[in-house]
Order: sequence, then C-alpha cells, then structure tokens
Amino acid sequence: MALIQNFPDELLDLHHHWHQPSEHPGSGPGRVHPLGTPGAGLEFLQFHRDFMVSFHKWYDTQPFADQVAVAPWHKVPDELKVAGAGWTTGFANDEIRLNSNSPAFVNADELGAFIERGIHNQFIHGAAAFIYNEPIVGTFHSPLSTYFYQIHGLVDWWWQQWETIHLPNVISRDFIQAILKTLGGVTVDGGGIVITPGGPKPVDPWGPSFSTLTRDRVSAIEIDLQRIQQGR
Ligand SMILES: [Cu+2]
Repeated sequence: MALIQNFPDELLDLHHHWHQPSEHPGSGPGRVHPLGTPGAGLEFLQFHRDFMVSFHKWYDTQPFADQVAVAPWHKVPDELKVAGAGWTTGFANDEIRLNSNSPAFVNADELGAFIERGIHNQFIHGAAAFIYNEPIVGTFHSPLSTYFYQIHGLVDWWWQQWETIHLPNVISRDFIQAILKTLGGVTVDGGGIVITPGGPKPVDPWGPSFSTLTRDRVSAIEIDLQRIQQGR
C-alpha cells in the first residue's frame, strides 16, 4: 500500500495547477514556461525539487512517515524495464545518456526538457502505475503515492549528478537573489552581466573569473533571473 494518508490539499492542488493551469486556479503561481519552450526544462526540475522540499516539511512530522517508501530511486528499477510496461531501447539509451552525460547536456534546462519529454512523460509514471498496480501514479494526483517521490527523487538525482559535473555553471537562486537584493537590479546581455543599481553603470561583481563566463553559463543565469523576476 503506497497511498499517503491525510495528504494536504494545498500541496496536491499546487502540483495539479502547475501541470494543468485550468485546475485549482490560484493554487500557487503555476507553470511559467510551457512545455517545449526555453526555460521549461529547468522549471520542471526546480518545481519538483521545491515540491519535494515542501512535501517533506509536512510528511516527516507525520507518525506514519516511511522514509524508505519515499526514498529516491537512483536508477529506473529493473522491474519497470519490461516491454509490457513500455520500456524501449530508446528509453534505455536515454538512461545511459543521463548517467554518463554523454552527449553532454549544455545546461540544466536542456537536461530537464530531455527528462520531462522523454522518460518522465512517456514512460515512468505510467510504468510505475501499471507494474505496482497504483493507478494514481499515472495521474495529476500522483503526489498522493509514495512512488511519486521515488520517481521525482530519481529525476532530481539525475539533476544532482549533472550539477556535480557542472558546478561552475550552476548559479543558485539564493545567490542571484542575494545579488538582486544587494545591488537592486541585474540585466544580462550576450557578453555577460551588467549590474544596474538605478542606472546603466556596468559593474563586475564576480571579479576576474566572471570574464570567463561562457554563453551557456550566461543563459543559465538568464533563466534563473527570469524566474526570480516572475516571482518563482
Ligand atoms: Cu509533476
């Protein structure tokens, strides 16, 4: 039995609304970047990471909390890797790429889009619903099932592996927020970042290493900035 009792409606609605804006209007900000558009992949990763943090704030205090049942998978479980559950050579190759980062993902947005549009949307929720006989995992109410946290734990684990490799490329939201707070405004152009605290006065807050920022790093920062400016 893997359904979670007493699950807070607000969390369930937050998730449903994010995926389906017409449902539960007002439950959180909803998705900013539609599937298939720039920023959508990173938003998918970040939303579910944040969601799992919110979930654990509640779940871990419950007397019935079962941490083993919600522990992240670190690979697609073998029992799901059967044709009857929809496993294909294509998904097997996707998993190899996710584990090896070869070919490399240029940024977390590309990684997130690859996972969401592939294994996540087309395989793993449905396969888990089928193999574990837990139909709700295949619906927008999937957070009611402990399998949700194993699935999204795996998605997040792939992201964490990528972050470990690309640490210099990753600029956290907290870091950007601290900069916004300190300096009042940031604009990004193709050549780098210009800090404008009330006027177009370029400043280089990161020192010499900042000048080595690549276009990929800047685009990752741009996405973070858009998210912050839109209140996500
Ligand atoms: Cu979801």
